[in-house]
Amino acid sequence: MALSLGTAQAEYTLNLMKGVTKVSNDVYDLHMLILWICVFIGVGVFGTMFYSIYYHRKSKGHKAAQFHENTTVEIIWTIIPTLILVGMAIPATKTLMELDDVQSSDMSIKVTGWQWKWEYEYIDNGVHFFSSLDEASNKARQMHSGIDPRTVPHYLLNVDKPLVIPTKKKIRFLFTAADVLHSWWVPDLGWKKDAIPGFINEAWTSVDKPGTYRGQCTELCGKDHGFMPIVVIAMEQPDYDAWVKKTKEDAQKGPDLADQSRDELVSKGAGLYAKNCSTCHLPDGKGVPGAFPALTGSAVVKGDIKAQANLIINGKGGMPAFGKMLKADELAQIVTYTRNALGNSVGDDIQPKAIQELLPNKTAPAAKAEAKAVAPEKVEPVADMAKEELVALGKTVYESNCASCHQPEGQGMAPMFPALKDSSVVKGDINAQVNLMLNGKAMMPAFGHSLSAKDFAAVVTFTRNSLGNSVNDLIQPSAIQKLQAALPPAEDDE
Ligand code: HEC
Ligand code: HEC
Ligand SMILES: [Cu+2]
Repeated sequence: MALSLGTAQAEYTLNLMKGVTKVSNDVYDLHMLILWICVFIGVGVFGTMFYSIYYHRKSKGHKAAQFHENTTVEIIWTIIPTLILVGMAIPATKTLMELDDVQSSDMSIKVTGWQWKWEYEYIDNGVHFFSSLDEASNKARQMHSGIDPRTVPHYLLNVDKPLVIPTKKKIRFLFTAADVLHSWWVPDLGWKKDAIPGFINEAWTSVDKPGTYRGQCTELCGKDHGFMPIVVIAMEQPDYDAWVKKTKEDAQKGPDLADQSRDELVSKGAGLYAKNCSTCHLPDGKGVPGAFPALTGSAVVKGDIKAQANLIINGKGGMPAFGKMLKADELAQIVTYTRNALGNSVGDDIQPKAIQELLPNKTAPAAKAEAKAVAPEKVEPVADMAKEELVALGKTVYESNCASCHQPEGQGMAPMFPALKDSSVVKGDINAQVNLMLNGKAMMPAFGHSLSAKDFAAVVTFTRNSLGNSVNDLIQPSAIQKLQAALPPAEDDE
């Protein structure tokens, strides 16, 4: 067997790793404790058995004792295992409780699993990015790439943008997934957590030593499950602060909206396609029959360019929405690339400016409202209501639609769900609050289509005059009705 497997091979060890956090060390200690108890029992039981079988064998003239129902023996063999089990349960429970105790954390990071990358959102400071397999590994892993994986540093264990955390801080993680089950596992942290669509799982860590810690997705999540590693870099607070500042500055650099020549778009699109699209549609655009359509000769790619751009921005079925992941210039490059490469030669292009127009939050809701207001739908008018009436009705609407997140008393659940009590939104402009509730925002659902105009007006009025707020204004159902009529139609997949 070739033992010189080289740099690409991770270090193999016999035992669990101790990891770099207190919890991971406690998990290790617990594991060792239980292991030694098992070894002790195993040696004791099998030792006694083999000793008896050998030294008290029949050929030596020994005779088996024949007795039934010995109360003393039965009590002993009930009590001793019970004590052993209790003795093991106590340290195990302690460690489990420690693992689960996400309270009084210093910061929270939301982790979303995607096929096949990780999305990280720093809830406290707004840093947000996607982390996927690094380019060197990705190139080497392609069939017939001709690259020897052993020459790639941290082959399949490296990413383009690692998760950066400060040392000596208690960090709470919230896990969820956008498509299928994933699982986030960094052995050095001592635990792994499932990322499940529609659920939020919690975990926490606190790393003392700066360093780079690597892990992988450990839930079989589709064809590229093996290609979504995790890299966590722990930094001293000042370094971390500098990283946050730089990351934020980079993120604020908007897209480059300058026009580009078609050749420029295509050549830049090639790299972006390889990174973002080739896992599903394959590097040559031939796709995977039955799962991922071919882009070569695709009717969509050969069809209306705006329709294609919209599909890539908003996603469809198993096709992820890239509007949130890529900037307008990158999207323009990818779209133009698919139409003029991969065996296609449509001979057109789309400019970053045109893409910018198509991006969801770039078209202001007001503009949409205007467009629709030209031909308002005929709706039955609703009668005005007194403030007290609205507040009373609003209370029941609130209890069944909002309390699960914002809590019955409006105190919210930090840091995920803001308090409505003393909220600057609730105390601020009533139209801004209505807009937020009509259209939703991040994890706040859009209620524009799900509440009647009357219920909607009532719950808005309720939040402003109850839950400890006393703004002393109201909005009438008729006003909401006008706004609802101007909303874009509900999406079916919501
Ligand atoms: C996770 C896998 C995945 C990734 C990554 C992906 N797609 Fe798709 N794509 C799909 C699936 C699945 C469909 C079929 C959607 C449907 O019609 O239900 C699709 C459909 C398409 C279509 C329409 C093709 C047709 O003929 O119907 C285009 C164009 C397209 N993708 C382009 C892209 C581009 C460009 C990228 C990279 C920015 C990309 N896709 C990344 C899975 C993926
Ligand atoms: C699924 C959980 C959830 C439900 C249900 C929900 N909200 Fe929210 N809400 C949120 C989140 C999360 C935010 C913060 C959005 C952001 O700013 O990113 C929020 C923000 C708000 C805000 C702005 C508060 C501020 O200070 O930023 C108001 C007002 C509000 N919600 C009212 C309501 C009302 C009224 C209802 C019921 C009709 C409701 N919400 C139902 C999750 C929810
Ligand atoms: Cu996964």
